[in-house]
Order: sequence, then structure tokens, then C-alpha cells
Amino acid sequence: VQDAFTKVISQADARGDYLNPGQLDALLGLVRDGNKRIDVVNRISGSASAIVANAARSLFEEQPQLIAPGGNAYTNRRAAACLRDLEIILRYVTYSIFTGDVSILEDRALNGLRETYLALGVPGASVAAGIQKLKEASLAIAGDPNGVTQGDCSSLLAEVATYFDRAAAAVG
Ligand code: PEB
Repeated sequence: VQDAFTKVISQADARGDYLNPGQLDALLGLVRDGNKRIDVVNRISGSASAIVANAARSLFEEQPQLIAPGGNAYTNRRAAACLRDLEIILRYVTYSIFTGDVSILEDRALNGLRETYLALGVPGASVAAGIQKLKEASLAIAGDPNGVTQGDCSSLLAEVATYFDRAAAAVG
């Protein structure tokens, strides 16, 4: 597991080189925009249960076969497992947003997940659709201009989107 700082450092170390001005500049930008990043993590974490519940509700509305008899999310136990899975993904995405690096999401949540779903008969494409719903809700909440200092968050929100897209691609 890496963060944006250790990643740059291990790359420099692999070359046996000092951090170059471009790398220092990129890391400086990360420090300068740190409050935006923390606000985004805070906002998504604070609304996590609503984000997850709405995503699942909307997924089951669009794909009612999932919760019909024979569906993979049929029975309360499996529907609960489904909500829990979306919650786990969202939690790891917030860790990646905080660290500015995809590796914690990759290593601790996505690694082997496709195979797990195959073995369980969980439809990966449906999970991916659920993750896209997590993404839409999270971006709307993170990018809400109300109640925060105004600034340009476009590159940060684009980065946030990549974590959800990576998770969806890992199972879809
Ligand atoms: C991954 N999900 C399930 C299991 C595991 C995971 C390991 C099996 C064990 C269990 O039931 O708890 N666990 C999960 C995860 C991590 C982890 C992401 C990362 C660290 O440790 N079924 C659907 C929907 C979808 C779904 C499309 C969007 O129809 C999910 C939700 N996951 C789902 C369901 C089960 C499951 C298990 C229904 C239960 C399957 C079963 O028991 O038959």
C-alpha cells in the first residue's frame, strides 16, 4: 500500500535519484490542495450510508431480477451482503482519495474480487452498475458548492471518478 508521497519516493529511490523539481512541484500541489481532499473524504464519509442505500435501491429498481426469487440478492441475507459490499467499496475509495493513490483500494478490496464473485455467482456487471451509482452520488456530494470555500475542484473530482471507475472495471 502506497500514498502519493511514498509512490514518488519509491520511484526516485528505484532510480537512485533525488526528487526532481517536477516531482516536488506535484507533491507541493497535493499539500496545497490538501483541504479540498479532506473535505471530499469528509463529505462522502458523512453521507456514506445514504449513498449506499440509494445506490442499492436504484440498482434493484433497474434490475429487479436481482431481488426476485433466484436472483443473487434474493433473501434479506444476500441483499444485506450486497449493501455491505457497496459500503466496503465506498470505504476503500475514500481511503484512496485521502492517500491520493489507488493502491489501498486495489490491494485490499479489488484484488481477487472478480474471482470471488465468479465463485459466488454474484453478477459482476450488476456490481459495476451499483458502483457507478456510488460514483454519481459521491461526485454530486463532493462537488456541491454550498457550505465550502469556493475553488477549482475539477482535477480532484476527476481523480475521485477514476477510483470508482477502477473498482467497476475490476468486477464488471
Ligand atoms: C466481497 N461478497 C460476498 C462475499 C465476499 C464478498 C467475500 C462472500 C462472503 C459473504 O457473504 O460475506 N468482502 C466483499 C468485499 C470485500 C470483502 C468487496 C473487500 C475487502 O472482504 N449480489 C447482487 C448484487 C451485488 C451482490 C449485484 C451490488 O446481486 C453482492 C451487490 N456479495 C453479494 C451477495 C453476496 C455477496 C458475498 C448477494 C452473498 C452471496 C451468497 O452468499 O450467495
